[in-house]
Amino acid sequence: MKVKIGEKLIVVILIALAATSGFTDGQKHPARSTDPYVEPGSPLVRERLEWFQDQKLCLMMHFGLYSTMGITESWPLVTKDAFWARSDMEWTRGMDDAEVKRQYFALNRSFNPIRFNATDIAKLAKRCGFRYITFTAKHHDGFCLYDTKYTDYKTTDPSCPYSTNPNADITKVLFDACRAEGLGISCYFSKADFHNEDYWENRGIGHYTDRWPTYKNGEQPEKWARFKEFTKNQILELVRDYGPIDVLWIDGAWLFPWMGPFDFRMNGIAEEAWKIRPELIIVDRGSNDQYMNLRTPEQCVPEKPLPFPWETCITMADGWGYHYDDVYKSPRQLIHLLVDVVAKGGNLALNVGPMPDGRMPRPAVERMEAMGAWLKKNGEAIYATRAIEPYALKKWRFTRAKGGRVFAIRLWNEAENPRVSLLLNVMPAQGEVVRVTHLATGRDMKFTPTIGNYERGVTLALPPDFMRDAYADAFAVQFKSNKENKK
Ligand code: FHN
Repeated sequence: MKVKIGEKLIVVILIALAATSGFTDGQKHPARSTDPYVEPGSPLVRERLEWFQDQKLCLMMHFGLYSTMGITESWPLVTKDAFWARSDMEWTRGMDDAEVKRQYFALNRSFNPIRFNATDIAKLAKRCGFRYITFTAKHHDGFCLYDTKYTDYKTTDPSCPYSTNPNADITKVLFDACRAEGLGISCYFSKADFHNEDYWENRGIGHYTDRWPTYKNGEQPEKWARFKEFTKNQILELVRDYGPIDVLWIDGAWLFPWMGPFDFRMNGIAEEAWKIRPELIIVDRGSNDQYMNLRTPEQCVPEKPLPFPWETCITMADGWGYHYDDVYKSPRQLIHLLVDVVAKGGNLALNVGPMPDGRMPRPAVERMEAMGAWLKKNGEAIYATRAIEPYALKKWRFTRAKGGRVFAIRLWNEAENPRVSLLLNVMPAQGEVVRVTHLATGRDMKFTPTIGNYERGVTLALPPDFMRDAYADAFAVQFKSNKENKK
């Protein structure tokens, strides 16, 4: 049925509102806020956070039942969010809410991504400059992409056609393949589980479901206790049996008293996990305590550097899971996004939804390759750097290597094509420039100090054969005050 333009526009606006806030009544999502950051107590975790902040670029993947139909992940199960979450489920228009849920939950019987190849994905990520991956072992819909002992709702159960495939324990084969390529492992796990009947009675069928349990807090203490035990067991089996895991990325950030009626902390679970892997970085999204070892804003970049470790997760296309009509950000947008995030001291978890057959979408591969080609020439200005003031001047972003070497990255828009000279904006506080080296060619640039009415810095004299990069060019800039900047 053709959706009328007016209807589509309303849905788009509603989706935008829901997606940006993600929470009603202006509830503050601590993952996005700058609430006080609690330093991890363990020196091992603090040291591991240094390693984490060096990595800069993560391939995040949302893969699950929703991928089979190219629909929104898990949220179509929430009656209250149906207005936006079911917008690409046209066949359910007018369908009884209970039937929609039955059909979504039954997708496990058709999940069969036989072209999924963990080694191909790991090699692609490595080749394209990604340093770690984040993978959805279980999303809110409760379907486990790993061989959990605590539910049959999983890829390795005979109820799922993929269970006969040698790669059925997707999380295991992917983590192993990525480790073999030297990539870090971040394990996404949702605390909320809409399929678990101790969270949603009767799996929400016959209930007007919201993101919280179908019962009121305190009404079903045994159910809530049983659910927390189930969740603890699943988290610990991932840390124990799917390790070594570098980051435990716990989603379901609304199970805190400042977000709603339920309170599910990682107290006790984290301590058990740290007994298994003392250096494990734990991200209990939504908390602002010692179990939120790094802040995880989402679909946004903080305006300025944050004074603690952070990683923003942003979709390469429209949604977290694969959609058949996805529109992807351009290579330029993605490289500028990475540079902006890194100049503010953060990591970018760039999300791609694998296709129903398990392969990575061609448009995503092309963009990843473009990022990899750029990082091959300019990665020294990205990896293992930290933020520096100023982190941005006009179209320049600045980063600093831990040894002190300073980098200036010029973001190009499509129309720009300087042939003779290029102004490198510099502030007096940065000191006198004594050397500028173009990373891609290794050539030192001739320059003259420039103080104009509106701009100041040094004007680089571009050699006749200078060809700007398609997206951005990085330069090492040695300031008089910065002794460390020598090659
Ligand atoms: O509700 C989820 C959403 O589906 C997606 O997984 C994002 C990715 O970080 N996390 C939650 C929204 O904050």
